[in-house]
Amino acid sequence: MTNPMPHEVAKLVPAKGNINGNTMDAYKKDYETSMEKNDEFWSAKATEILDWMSPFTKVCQGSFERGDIAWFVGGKLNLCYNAIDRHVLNGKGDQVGMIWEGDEPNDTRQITYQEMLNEVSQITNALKSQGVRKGDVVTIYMPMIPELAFTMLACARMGAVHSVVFAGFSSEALAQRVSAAQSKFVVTADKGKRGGKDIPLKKIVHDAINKMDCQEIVEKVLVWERFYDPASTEAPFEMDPKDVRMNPLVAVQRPYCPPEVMDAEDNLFLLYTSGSTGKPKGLVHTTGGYSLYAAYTTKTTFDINEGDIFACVADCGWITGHTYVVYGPLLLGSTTFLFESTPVYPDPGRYWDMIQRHKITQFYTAPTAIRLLMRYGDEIPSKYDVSCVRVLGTVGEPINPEAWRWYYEVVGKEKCTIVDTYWQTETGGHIITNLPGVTDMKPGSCTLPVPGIDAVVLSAIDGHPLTDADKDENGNLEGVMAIRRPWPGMARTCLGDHERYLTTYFKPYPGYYFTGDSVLKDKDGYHWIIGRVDDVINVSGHRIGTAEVESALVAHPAVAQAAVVGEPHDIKGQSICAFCMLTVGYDESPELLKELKMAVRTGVGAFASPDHIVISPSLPMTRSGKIMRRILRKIVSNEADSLGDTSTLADPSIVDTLIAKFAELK
Ligand code: 6R9
Repeated sequence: MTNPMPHEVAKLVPAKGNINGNTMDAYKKDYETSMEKNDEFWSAKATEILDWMSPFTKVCQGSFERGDIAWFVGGKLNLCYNAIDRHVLNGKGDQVGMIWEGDEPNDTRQITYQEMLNEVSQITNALKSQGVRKGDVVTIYMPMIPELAFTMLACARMGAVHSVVFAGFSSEALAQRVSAAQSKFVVTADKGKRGGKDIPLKKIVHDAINKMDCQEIVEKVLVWERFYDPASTEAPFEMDPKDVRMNPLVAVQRPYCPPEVMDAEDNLFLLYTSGSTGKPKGLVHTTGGYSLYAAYTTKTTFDINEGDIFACVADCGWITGHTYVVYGPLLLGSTTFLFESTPVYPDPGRYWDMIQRHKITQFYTAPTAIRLLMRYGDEIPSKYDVSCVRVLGTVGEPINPEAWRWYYEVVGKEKCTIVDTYWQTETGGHIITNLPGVTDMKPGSCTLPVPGIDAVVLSAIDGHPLTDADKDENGNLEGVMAIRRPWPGMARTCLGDHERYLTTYFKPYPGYYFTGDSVLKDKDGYHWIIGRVDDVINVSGHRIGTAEVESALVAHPAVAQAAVVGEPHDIKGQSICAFCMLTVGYDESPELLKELKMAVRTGVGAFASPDHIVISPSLPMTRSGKIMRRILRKIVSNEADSLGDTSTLADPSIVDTLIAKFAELK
């Protein structure tokens, strides 16, 4: 007898309360309307949620085949106006729009909507004074300080296209992105602070603009000072010829700047994301559709209401930071939270301490952070009063049921809704998630599609949409996750490479947007994301999702993080190799390895038992916390000499350790 999969044993956890009258019936009705009268549905939302300078004449046009989708055609609006000005005009000028907490817990700032309007206007005027024009790409490489969000908003205000590059990327990776976008302007800070350490951002920018063709492309580097002293006449960093000090320049600007009239389909921002192969893709989001989708999903998924304090602790360098730190909450006139530090600095109680001190009502993080904090034990969250929180969110990867349970029971004391939000850089906002007070939860399932999202499971073999006839004996469908019709938040192109956009997302399954994820849809219609299609392992004809094996491994107390890849195998096709990082207090031993194999045998099945287990001090993670299985796959395939780009790794040196450890096993 093998142990069942998470979806086979998952028990429904009833939706928490009936918050603000949200009900399953209302959701179902909304979803039906969105499918039957798609244009009317989105048109009504767009009019209700956004202020338009001129109305749109057509809701949606274009096709997936041509990739020429356009939303709210002819409509004019400004995102920054919608995120700031209108709240001030509506008498909310004195409301705190942003709470910032720096690396040190006592380093905080509260900024009202009025102050934001003035500061963002000044920054816009400063950008203009330096030659930035509507349509220019402005690369932003900054620490998580309010000026980062304000610079994004200033770009939106004047119609410049921001390209935020996560400040953990190397100079090489930054140069690649500046060059690909032909970005004439780079905005940075002299330094960042994380976990008590300085991060020399300006120096990294300096190195980057001396790489590739960046010297020819970049005209100005605009430098914020992390600790600005208005009395200082000299920059606290070494000035290069292209550098401009931002703080003194901004201080002398007029604190009002009229918002630019933008077309709904004008580019709003681009964001580079890694594909399964090749160089990063610059995905382009446009003004009207993205704004609507950001505001709409923030409101419904997190049940945001007057007086709420919404904290998403993602970095603005990723889509989660764009949509759920900056744009979504501000469009709703809520109070957003910007966090510069890490979950374990100065100690692993940081998140819960912040929730208690700032009275945070919605908190949003990633499974990797939850698993990390779990290692430190239940006592830590129990020390804080987090009863102000109603919704706890997770994003970025499938959450294993153990981490879900810990988040639900130990952090949320079974009183909060856990929203498991499935989406991608490409989708602009959530596409599949449960809703507070509406959807019964199942630990590990992102549940049901957001209204307006025509989610379809396609056969991985021939691409046909799976129907009841394809269900297995337990009522499950398994295939690839796709979407059948456009939605406002979808990315419109890859900058300078529309063909790549078509090839990646629309050619694999004609008529559908292809997510690249495999999924299981259970008898209740609940979605379980298994993982990227390229992460599925086939052992003796059994398709095994890495997430299932990893979930079994991390269920063992000794394992803090696990990553599983397929290893070429003469007889089985592929066998499984598991890389495990141990919990503090555990050491590698033959007994432990046996136990871990047993954990997989019992958790998933004997067929999924790893042939090899590599115990390692850490795993190759991107700085956003995603395990780079591509690298592990190369290591186990003895292709370590062709690892490809490792510049996005948090700690590139781990690769050599893993190669050596894997070689020992053979
Ligand atoms: C928002 C974000 C997208 C990929 C996506 C999927 C994985 C994200 C998930 C999830 C399971 C969830 N993913 N959320 N898998 N459950 N709730 O992370 O965007 O960085 O573009 O990554 O992340 O594999 O395809 P992005």
